[in-house]
Amino acid sequence: MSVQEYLDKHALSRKIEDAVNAAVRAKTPDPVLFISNHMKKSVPSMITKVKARQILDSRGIPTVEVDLYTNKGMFRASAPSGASSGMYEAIELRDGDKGTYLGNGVSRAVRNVNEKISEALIGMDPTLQSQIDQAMIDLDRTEKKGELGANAILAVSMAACKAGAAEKEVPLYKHIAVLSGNTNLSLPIPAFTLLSGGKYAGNFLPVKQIMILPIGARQFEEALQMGSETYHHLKAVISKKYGTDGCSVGEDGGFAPSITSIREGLDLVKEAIGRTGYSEKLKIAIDVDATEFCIGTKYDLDFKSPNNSGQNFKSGEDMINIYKDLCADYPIVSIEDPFDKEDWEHAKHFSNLGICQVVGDDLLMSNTKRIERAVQESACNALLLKVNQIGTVTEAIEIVKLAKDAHWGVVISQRSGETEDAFIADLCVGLAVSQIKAGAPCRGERLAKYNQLLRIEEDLGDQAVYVGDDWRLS
Ligand code: 2PG
Ligand code: MG
Repeated sequence: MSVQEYLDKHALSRKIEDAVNAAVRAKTPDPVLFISNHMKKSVPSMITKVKARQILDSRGIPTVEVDLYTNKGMFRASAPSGASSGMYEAIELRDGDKGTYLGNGVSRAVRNVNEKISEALIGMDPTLQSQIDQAMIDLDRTEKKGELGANAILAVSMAACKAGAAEKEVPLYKHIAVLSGNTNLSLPIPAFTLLSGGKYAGNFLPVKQIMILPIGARQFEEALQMGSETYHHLKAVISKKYGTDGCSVGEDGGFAPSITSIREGLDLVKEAIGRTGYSEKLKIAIDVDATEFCIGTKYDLDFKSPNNSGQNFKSGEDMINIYKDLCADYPIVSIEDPFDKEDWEHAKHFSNLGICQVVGDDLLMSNTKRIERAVQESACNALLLKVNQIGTVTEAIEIVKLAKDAHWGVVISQRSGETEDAFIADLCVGLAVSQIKAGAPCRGERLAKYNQLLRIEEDLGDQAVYVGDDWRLS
């Protein structure tokens, strides 16, 4: 098409005249800027290019990054990746070629974006998130996104969401709120990892994370301050007891001293909390990640110990009693994956005791069918949502709704392999999800999320609501 034909087709002469008239009417001090902004609004809203590349995540393992272009600019997103992966979650496509990145390369997923997804999405309106996500699901044609890779699909989905927000000229969290039909924005309570164990660290602590929840803070900013101060007090406590080498950290930034039991870890955290003076304002949460040490129907709390006799296995009932005692002795308000992912019976029994929030991570795997079953059987009362286990923004919005309809709590979670992408921070606020788990208040890829929440709180100003005491309601 010639330039003249293009001008005629898009009625550009009239649009330019309108822009000039609008500038005159507005008595603008800078007509050129005014006219160019006015003209930008008449540019058609569409995806013009989608380009993926392989980058490394916080563990040094490849992941997919996507640059999605529209007439408004370039929008970037990257897929996180976790250690636990199960048969019910969306499939992360890896090359499997042992000679390159030990089989962890994602060049196939990258190619799928550059050759297949990009072709399907070019020309689409970036504000139409569900249509974009559906186009990728249709292109993939498998139940678990195994053809194109959930890592490829998710990175594009998040980049498109950012582009949609830019198109509407609103912050990402507001765009997500509109997409989900949510009108109450809120700042989540952060679950800060203080101690790392389980498969996150080389110590003998059986559970994966011991976290603190600053429920008594008045704003998110204060919550972050409480988390940071407690983290640094804990560093001093550990350093005194175990030496400075006890202050090395696990995958998500929690300290990993050579402790052997949950109580030893909880005592350290309790001492650190005592030093802050915040005591009542800070509660404790644990991710037990019990699937990791379930052997048959028993649980081996000594599974990491070199002196493990193999005789000290606990039954599901024993574990329930252990949790009861821990909740009585420490300010524990939330326990994630207290049992193996297939141990529905004990999960049900424990959850029905109503002692604390019971979060389903491996139990649910962010899988709709498993969430529906858990709601029906009351096997837990909170969802841990990992966006890459489901694979698109639209489906993430849907399962959060499912959990909220069941009056569950919702925790939007990091993965152990993270990037500097802060998408989940905006997702939490936009969906008014009341809990975020993004690791320690330390290390760049974790702070990317917490720092973004600071910015959102500032942006919301007087309208900002920190969930505080209402942290269990989503
Ligand atoms: C978890 C997650 C996040 P991963 O178990 O809650 O911390 O771990 O990403 O390693 O599966
Ligand atoms: Mg977990």
